[in-house]
Amino acid sequence: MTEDELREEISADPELGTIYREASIALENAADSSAIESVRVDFLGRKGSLSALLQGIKELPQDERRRAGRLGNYLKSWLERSLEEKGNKLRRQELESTLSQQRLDITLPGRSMPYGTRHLLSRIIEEIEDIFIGMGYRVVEGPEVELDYYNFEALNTPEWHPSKSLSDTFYVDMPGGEYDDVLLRTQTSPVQIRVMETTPPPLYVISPGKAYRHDVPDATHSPMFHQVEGLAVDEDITLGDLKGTLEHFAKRMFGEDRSVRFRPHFFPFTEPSAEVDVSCNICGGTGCRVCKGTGWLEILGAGMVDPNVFEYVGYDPEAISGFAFGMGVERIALLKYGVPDIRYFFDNDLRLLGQY
Ligand code: 2NL
Repeated sequence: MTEDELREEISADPELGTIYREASIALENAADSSAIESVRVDFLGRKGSLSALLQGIKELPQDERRRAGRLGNYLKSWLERSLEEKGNKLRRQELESTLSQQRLDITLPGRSMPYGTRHLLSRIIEEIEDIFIGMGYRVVEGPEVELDYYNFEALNTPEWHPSKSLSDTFYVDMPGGEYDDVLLRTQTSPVQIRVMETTPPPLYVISPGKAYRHDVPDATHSPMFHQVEGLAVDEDITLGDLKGTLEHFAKRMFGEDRSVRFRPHFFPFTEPSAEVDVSCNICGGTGCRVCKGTGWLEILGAGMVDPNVFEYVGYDPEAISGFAFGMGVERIALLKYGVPDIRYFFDNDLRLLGQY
């Protein structure tokens, strides 16, 4: 039988025909999606008229049952299809009218706030601090505007030393012009001189912070930069302690697989002095552009504290000894992360800073 023939038979049947006509009118009149739902309940619900009729088919004599089953089931599937189609149409219309009437669409995702990150240099400083805190050191801080005495004199730097010249150090003009010995610290060691002045040994400190030098900015120089200095003073501190400490630091910072070497050097405040290198991981020690073909990267300077420095702060150089070291934070960051130019750290371009 075709669908048209089925529908004709249903219309002609007194019971099915009534339900068919009632359902058609109810569907026609349903104006919103909840009306569609009531039509479904009225006809197809547990107590719906069509459900009741289909239940009754079981009771019919066998020769009528086949025909009634076929027509009843067709009517049921026709009604289900019609409810689905009209329901979809009405729900779409309702959503469209809600969206056009209500300005606030709470289903839209919220606007995301851009996350900030800590500055790479701050994170490197914290990493350095953590390594030394793990070896029993404490962190000390002090003024960026210093006196010549703490920045140079107490560090055994002679009056004639080139680092004291106007072309190397920023001097601060004081009102009235009475003082000519106020400057921006060129390293953070004056903090450690101040700590030694007020604290008896033993002493294990590191001093992170800003330092200033009268340099023209380029890929490796900035007039303001960051330093971490360290100082250990105790009975019987040896060069072996210095080497072990800095080797541990270098491996924690750059990787356990890296080698460390000490090269003789000179600083006014330490004797003997050394510069410390780690093996280049860019070329694996065979020589490249960054290590300039040497296979080694310089990371810091260090040495045994000069007895003259201990005299300045009132420590007895016969009773104690110590080592000290200093490193440039930007330099560590350039090497560790392969940043090609120190100026990127201060340009505040979030496309760069956001990567770390
Ligand atoms: C470098 C070298 C160094 C120190 C800093 C220091 C501090 C005191 C006494 C003795 Cl209180 N020395 N500091 C020692 C050796 C090297 O820094 O190349 N810094 C970037």
